Amino acid sequence: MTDGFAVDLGGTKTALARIAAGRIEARLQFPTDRLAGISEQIDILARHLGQMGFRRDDRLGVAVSGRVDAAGNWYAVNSETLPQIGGEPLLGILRTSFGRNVSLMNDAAAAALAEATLGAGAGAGHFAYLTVSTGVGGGVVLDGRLLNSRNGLAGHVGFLSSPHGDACCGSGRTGTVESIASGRAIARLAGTGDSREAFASRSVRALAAIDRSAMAIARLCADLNAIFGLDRIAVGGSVGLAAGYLPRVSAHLDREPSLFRVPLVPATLGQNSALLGAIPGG
Ligand code: BMX
Repeated sequence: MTDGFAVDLGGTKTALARIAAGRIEARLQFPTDRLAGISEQIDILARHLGQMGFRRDDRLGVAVSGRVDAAGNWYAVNSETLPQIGGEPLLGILRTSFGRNVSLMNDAAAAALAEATLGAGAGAGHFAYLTVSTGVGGGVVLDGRLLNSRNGLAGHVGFLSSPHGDACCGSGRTGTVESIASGRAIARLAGTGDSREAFASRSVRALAAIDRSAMAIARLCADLNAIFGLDRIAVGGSVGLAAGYLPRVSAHLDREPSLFRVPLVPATLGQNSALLGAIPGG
């Protein structure tokens, strides 16, 4: 794992790390200011990175929620998650601010790479990582190569259609997996402030919301297997790693025909997956 600094800018929280000898030697986390524009986001990162000892031209891997195209432009696919982000040239701005040694990629794709090489996906030829968190993100690693695309949309499995609902999605689609299974969707259906409260409340309504999420993710796993012929799927994210969630997904997946079932495991790098995968060549 390459030494340097990493940023994981998610829809709910932002984490920064100083990485040495492949290990996180310093880490900090704070709530993402989802209404901040890009220059404010950069200022926030600069302040915290400086406090961690970052110096211009140090290696810096940045993983962000959202779509990053081949030119390094940053878009929110779900505009509700990051309403101020719409195609800004983030990679160029980061390099102007922090030096040439900066790389930029989607957060779930970074997590998929880390889990495939260092974590739950090690040894799996055809591997997929799912994060169930503010949104539902994903990354597919086939025989060690991350599936990518010039438009940056590859891997955005949260925007596949699901039969478990027809709610509007911030992507402009309806009935997406994200609109049914994400932390925000669970909170909305459970009537709680966030998904953490839904897991804590144990009300009938909250349990139904969590179970519907697990059902939609189980169906997504079977669908992805039909496309990629998967050997293993790792699930991460605040919802994905919540106590009791993955067993619910597995129980629903067991109702699929055996051909479409996939071994499901928790992301072993936990909330650090994207940080550890953000620096290329790691
Ligand atoms: C959304 C999308 C993905 C992201 C996923 C998980 C936006 C802003 N984000 O599907 O790019 O990987 O959420 O993101 O459209 P998180 O914010 O839950 O980490």
